Amino acid sequence: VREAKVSEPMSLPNQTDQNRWKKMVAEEAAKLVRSGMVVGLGTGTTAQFFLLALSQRIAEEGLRISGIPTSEGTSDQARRLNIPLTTFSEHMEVDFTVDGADEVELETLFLIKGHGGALLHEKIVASSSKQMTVITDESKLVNKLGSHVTVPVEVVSFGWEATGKKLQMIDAKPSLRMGKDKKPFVTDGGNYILDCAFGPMEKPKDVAHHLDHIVGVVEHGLFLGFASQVLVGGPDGVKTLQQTKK
Ligand code: A5P
Repeated sequence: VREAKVSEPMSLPNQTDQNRWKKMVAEEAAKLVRSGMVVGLGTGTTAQFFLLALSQRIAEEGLRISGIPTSEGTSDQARRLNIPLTTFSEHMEVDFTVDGADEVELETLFLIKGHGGALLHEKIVASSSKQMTVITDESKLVNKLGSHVTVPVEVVSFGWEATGKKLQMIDAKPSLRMGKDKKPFVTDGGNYILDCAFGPMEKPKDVAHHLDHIVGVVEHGLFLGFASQVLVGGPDGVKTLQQTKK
């Protein structure tokens, strides 16, 4: 695991532009959905635009799909939008998942996810999907994962301090995520999140391997080899990045 380095400053688009880009990619992704599909429904602000676009196709074109939501928030939004839902007890395989990301590594399409706190369910859905399309805007593209954001690590609340110590030993610089109520943030699975400041990673697979073997870690936000393609919104419209290697 590398020493954390100070990352170069990110030039942030203004929020109106960013929302326009998110809406644009979400609408493109919704066009890729076909009748009969089981669709993994992501979490986050970009995924919310996708749910909206999908619900419009359902209402206007009679598109028939079943959605598997990746969080309680997404499940609530889907119900409000009359998107039919299903569960893994009915469908163990997902045809097509659409989700956002916190960072996308350009060369590999490796991702950091989980800043919305839904990484465990997101990874279960992504890993059960034949295809995963990530929808994002160009502010999330990086040359090395960890350049701008921390890696969320979901841990069992029991003994989280001990798990945090093990994370410190691999130089993860963990900090406990707090909720708006100033209490530890609790995930849909009832766990805590330790946000780990690895800094830009030369070898994210090695970091993932370390995290996979720490007792108390439930899952982490390194999504390596999951994205089939990434739709990127920006001032020049939507660009598609295809996965070429894992
Ligand atoms: C949720 O846990 C995350 O993985 C989101 O997919 C990620 O944070 C992207 O969110 P936005 O679309 O809100 O940027």
